[in-house]
Amino acid sequence: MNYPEFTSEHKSLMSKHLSKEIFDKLKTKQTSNNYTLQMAINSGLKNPDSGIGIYAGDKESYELYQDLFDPIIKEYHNFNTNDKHQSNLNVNDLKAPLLKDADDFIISTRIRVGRNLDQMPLGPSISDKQRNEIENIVSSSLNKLEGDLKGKYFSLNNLSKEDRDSLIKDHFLFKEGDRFLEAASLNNSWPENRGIFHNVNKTFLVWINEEDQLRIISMQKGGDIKEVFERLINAIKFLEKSMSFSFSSHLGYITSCPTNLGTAMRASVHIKLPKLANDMNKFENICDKYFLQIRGINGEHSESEGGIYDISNKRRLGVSEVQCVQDMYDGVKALIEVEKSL
Ligand code: ADP
Ligand code: CIR
Repeated sequence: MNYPEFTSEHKSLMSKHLSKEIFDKLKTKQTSNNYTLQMAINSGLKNPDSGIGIYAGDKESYELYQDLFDPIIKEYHNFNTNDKHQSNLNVNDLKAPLLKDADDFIISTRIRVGRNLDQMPLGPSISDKQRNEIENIVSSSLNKLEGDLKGKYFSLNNLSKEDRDSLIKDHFLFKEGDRFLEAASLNNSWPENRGIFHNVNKTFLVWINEEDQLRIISMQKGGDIKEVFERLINAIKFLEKSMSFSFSSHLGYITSCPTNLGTAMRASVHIKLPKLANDMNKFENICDKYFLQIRGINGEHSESEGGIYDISNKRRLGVSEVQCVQDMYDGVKALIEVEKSL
């Protein structure tokens, strides 16, 4: 492969940081799972409008292609090569009393983390057989849950089109992977060995073999952020008894997209802010101050509807899980106060 011809259309951090010198140094390497630089950058090359444009095929990718990943990780997370990541899943460290009037504004709260199995390559370089093994390991562990978290695993193949569509519309299930995931090989053999576990009330869900091997999700109506966090932690602790997740003291939980490294956590609310929506400048300034990201109502790359936004923590690496949720709580509190004053 020759050095790619980047044009002004290429917006990604990958295209910004992949110099000819780094390319020449890395172009003939491959990880023990045969993951090459070309595979890692394919999504950004095929999709010039990518924001990041690179995916890891395994934990080793982050080391072998460090000359490219590190400046991307530094720019996205403000995190340096020698920094350490620390996890904190102690719910008692979170200061999140129920917000006054929360339920007038917050429609629902959702916290998810991404996880990948320690002994497996990541999604972009996994084989069909390994994807099948992961589905078996994770679903059989989840099927042993009791109490509030008890539920059932549904493989996509066993769900009718109507059931799939209604789970997507109600924000419980992932959509079929987009062109970014397609070019990263994350849609290979779709929809085989993908699926969703959920408890009866759909307050605890696990996606299997989407962008990451597990997306562990706690969600419910209203704004009790602490309750949602606590349920998530209980579920993570249960799963950790029967499987070990890929983790490094430098990068935290290892995920296929470098934006999710660290806590791999996105803590969000769907919140009604019609007045602030009329002053996007003010809205964005508050979000920047509290390290928040604004998404549309149907997740990444979607639009707002009726003044309802998806507001979540932006920081994930170099800050603990408790801090991610705290960022979201503090920022949402500030947004509600401003909305009330308008
Ligand atoms: P992820 O959060 O896993 O990175 P997305 O941004 O695509 O991925 O969101 C996945 C789904 O979760 C979407 O349907 C989105 O609308 C839904 N979602 C996100 N936050 C909330 C929330 N607070 N309440 C209800 N649904 C939510
Ligand atoms: C991009 O580079 O724009 C896409 N690969 C998406 C990056 C955002 N991260 C993500 O969805 N995990």
